[in-house]
Amino acid sequence: MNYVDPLKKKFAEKSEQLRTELRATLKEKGNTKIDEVSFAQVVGGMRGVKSMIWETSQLDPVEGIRFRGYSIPELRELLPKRGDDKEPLPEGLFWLMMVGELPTDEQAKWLSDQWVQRVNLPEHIIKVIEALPIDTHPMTQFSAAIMSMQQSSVFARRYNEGMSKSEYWDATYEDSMNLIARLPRVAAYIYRRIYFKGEHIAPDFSLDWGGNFAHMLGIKGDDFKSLMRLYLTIHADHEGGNASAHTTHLVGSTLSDPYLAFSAAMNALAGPLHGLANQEVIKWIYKMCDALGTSNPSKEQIADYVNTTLAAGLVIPGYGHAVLRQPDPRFVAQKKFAEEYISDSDVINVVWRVYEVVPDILKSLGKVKNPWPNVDAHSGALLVHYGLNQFSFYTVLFGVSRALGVLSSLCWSRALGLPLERPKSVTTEWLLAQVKDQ
Ligand code: CMX
Repeated sequence: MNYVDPLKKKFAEKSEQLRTELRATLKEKGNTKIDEVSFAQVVGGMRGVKSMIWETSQLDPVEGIRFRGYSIPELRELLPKRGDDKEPLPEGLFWLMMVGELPTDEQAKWLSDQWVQRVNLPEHIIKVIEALPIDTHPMTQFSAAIMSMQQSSVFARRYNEGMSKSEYWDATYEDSMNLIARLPRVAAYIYRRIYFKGEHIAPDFSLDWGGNFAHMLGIKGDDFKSLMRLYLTIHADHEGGNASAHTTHLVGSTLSDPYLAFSAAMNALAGPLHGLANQEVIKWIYKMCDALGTSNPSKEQIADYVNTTLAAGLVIPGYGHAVLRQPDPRFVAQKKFAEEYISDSDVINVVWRVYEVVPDILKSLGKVKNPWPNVDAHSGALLVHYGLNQFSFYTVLFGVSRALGVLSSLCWSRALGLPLERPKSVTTEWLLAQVKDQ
């Protein structure tokens, strides 16, 4: 097939190679054991069970995330940037995740332009958003808006027309590109609708994807644009087992189109143990400051408040992780950003002081496997610093970024011909019987 689209052309070549290798190995060595599953893993949310393919990133418990082999500090260095900006363009990360090669500046610029060309929002999406009560959580508005775009799905239309299996990835790619192009506009629309009486800001198509998003939100200044580029890069992917990624994969495996799969993923991201933790962290910090009557609490005061939170049977939001066993490199990248760009901020100082206090307390509980901060522990304080202080919107920002990883992975799942996902469940009675005499 002769593709004009350079990303699609490269993807077609790479995925064909891998698909051929995977198919041949499956035929020859399909029964080879890869892993074993313990009783604890079955009860405990399948932690560590190796059971799905995810090309775009890999998570090491100690080292943290690598996107196609590159760590976050490496990507901050190596991905294309806009002009003199020090932060990477998320466009570059998407290219990297899709084809496993760092893009040139021209290739990243090509993606920025592509997403401008694909940004057109169907009229009815606005009506769908406007029909929801204004106090509907922004994530619900976001998910509903994404669902409503399903009507324009290329995959769904071509499937109905009898598309061959070999074309599934192509239609998935078209939907993914259109959806990614539109998400910042949808998200900014929801933001301005809820918090600024519907005073919307027209896009500036001379800007890149993240810069234009920052512009449409209405937060001024180049530093905020830089933050958005970094934010949208580091939140994009965290291998396949996390709830939003896995949801995309699971729903997509039924051949639901990317709109349906991604909307479902956003419903998973909206849970407080996952993406909603970014709003919970900042709410918790302000609640603590209110309770203590200071915006500058001491370590001792923070320790007391942490103990009160735990005693109430609550978790400390922004701490812990299902896989990580060290401070999250995404937390570290945001801390570095704050150190480089922001001279003094009360709320950021509190986040850093919480970081000095919480790990020891969580360790002392003896049950928390990872006492360190995750990505959500820092993001809110940076956003507050730049004036984005509508906490309930934070998970939408996470969602816009997450589209890059999970949709590029969905393209891979379709290209590799991965089947309907259908693991085996067991009853508790059966499970208990397996270990009874051991
Ligand atoms: N505060 C208090 N207790 C915590 C804790 C925290 N931050 N993190 C874990 N624990 C507790 C668990 O609730 C569990 O307690 P029980 O045995 O009484 O149920 C125990 O420690 C063991 O949990 P774990 O194996 O260490 O952690 P899990 O893999 O089960 O859960 C996570 C991981 C992220 C859900 C958990 O650490 C948590 O609830 N953290 C706070 C919420 C949060 O920050 N989520 C965001 C994660 C990143 C993201 O997806 O965006």
